[in-house]
Amino acid sequence: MAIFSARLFFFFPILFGHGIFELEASHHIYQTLQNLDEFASATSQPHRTGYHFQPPKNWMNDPNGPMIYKGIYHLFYQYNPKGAVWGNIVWAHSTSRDLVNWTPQKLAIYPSQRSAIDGAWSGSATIFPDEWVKSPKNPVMAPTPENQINASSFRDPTTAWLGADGRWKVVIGSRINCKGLAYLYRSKDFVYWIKAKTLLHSAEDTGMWECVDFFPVSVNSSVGVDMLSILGPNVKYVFKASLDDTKHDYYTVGEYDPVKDVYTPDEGSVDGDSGLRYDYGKFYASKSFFDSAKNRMILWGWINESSSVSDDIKKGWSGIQAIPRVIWLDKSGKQLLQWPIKEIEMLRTNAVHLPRKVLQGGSVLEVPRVTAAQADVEITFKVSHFRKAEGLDPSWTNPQLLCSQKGASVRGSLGPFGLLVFASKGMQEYTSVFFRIFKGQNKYVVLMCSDQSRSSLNPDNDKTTYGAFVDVDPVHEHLSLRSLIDHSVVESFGGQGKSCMTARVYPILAINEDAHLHAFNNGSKSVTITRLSAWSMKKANIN
Ligand code: DQQ
Repeated sequence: MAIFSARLFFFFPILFGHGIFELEASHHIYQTLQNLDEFASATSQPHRTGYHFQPPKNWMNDPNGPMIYKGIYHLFYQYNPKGAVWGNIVWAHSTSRDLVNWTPQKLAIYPSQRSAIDGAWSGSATIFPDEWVKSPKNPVMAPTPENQINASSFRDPTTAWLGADGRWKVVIGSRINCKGLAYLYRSKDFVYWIKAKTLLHSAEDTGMWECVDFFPVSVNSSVGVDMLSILGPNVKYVFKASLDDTKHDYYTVGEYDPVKDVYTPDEGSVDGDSGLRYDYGKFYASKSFFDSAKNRMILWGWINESSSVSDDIKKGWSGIQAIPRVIWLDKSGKQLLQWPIKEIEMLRTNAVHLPRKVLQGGSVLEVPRVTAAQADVEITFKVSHFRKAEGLDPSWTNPQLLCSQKGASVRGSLGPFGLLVFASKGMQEYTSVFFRIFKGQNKYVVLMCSDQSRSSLNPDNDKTTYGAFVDVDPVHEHLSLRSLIDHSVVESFGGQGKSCMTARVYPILAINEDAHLHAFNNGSKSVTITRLSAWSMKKANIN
């Protein structure tokens, strides 16, 4: 483990179908394209993003050390300066005044000493006053025979916080066999660190914990809480671990004992696969920071590609960052809500607002006058006719599996209804994000799905379907969906940010001005669109 600074400290580990509307895909079109090279040159990088952060070329993975310092936002990220696949990892660096437009800076951290020979891997930043230099005292923490930590199981330190006992605390992800662990380290001077005898947290059968994140949330407001001013009756804690085994980010909500330095999830808040995820699609190695300028907690997350490695090499880049999300505790106290930062709305242009409309079963409504490959859309549905809702079999506990069995083309009663994004003119390609409503034991259950199975005529992409249950009561609440659409990414927020789902897709036909956006209802019962607003999104200055 290494620190950087005199005063501003960085840490990083040293080692180390079927068509919904019965249209068959035209494979002919794909076959006539000799190869993707020809396609790429003909259309000049149709899958690069217009407003999602990415470097001009090469590989990017985890966001590292995000912060605001003297009014400037900083984002560091895991980067390979030499190619579009993982390797040669350094911390690249960009800055911004608005979290939307970014200016590249020189590489921030790279292997400059023997102990860091294998790269500058993920970690966090803690702000002290003054300078910004790498400390010669590195490495300050390391896996050793004495502490019996395996070198491959010592990962990604958190931002430090200062305890009332005057000691700095940092958490490191690890595992012993299948048990995920969060080691706590303490220091009085930020140079000499001692591993605590007690773990901050651990959980059986979760495997390696990467990129752990630990922060307070207010129980009665959406305002963020600074880790350094944490205690009080109105604060709970969030603990997030990125599980290496599943490549998803899971979190629990609970209590932190600042004397014992132990975190305990609330009853019913469980680590791992039966618990909550930040995102039910692609979103990994996330990292939060407290934005002191706007008193909010902001979450960054890496969205990797669903394309093949050879396609990544051909296009010359891999990996984007999700639009930063504000996160706060839901009034239930049981889960977080996530919403794209307000600043992203500065890119909205040419608003299209459609009037309230009943969407009959089996119908499609095109959203006109929008640049559908680079757009922001918000849609709200009101559902009636609950008597006819399909029953939820008690064994249907896995929402992703349920979504893959009941994709957009499988007609139901209440649903599927939602959005068709990146749709080609003849519907040979589309990605569908939608809801289905089931009758559960004593309540109606809302399922949200992102179905990529028809997203591209290119057969080489991972087209896994994603799914999650959304904790809303459709009888008394409207069902909302917002999707940020950006050439090869669809970031969707269901139930006002209760369930989020991000997909990477690579249409061949539905690109640029040939992409279309529709609302659809493939259930037998009608639903009412109470609101549909869409905006074309301007391009951001991304590096
Ligand atoms: N990526 C980094 C590790 C981290 C993993 C390596 C998560 O530090 O654990 O580049 O994507």
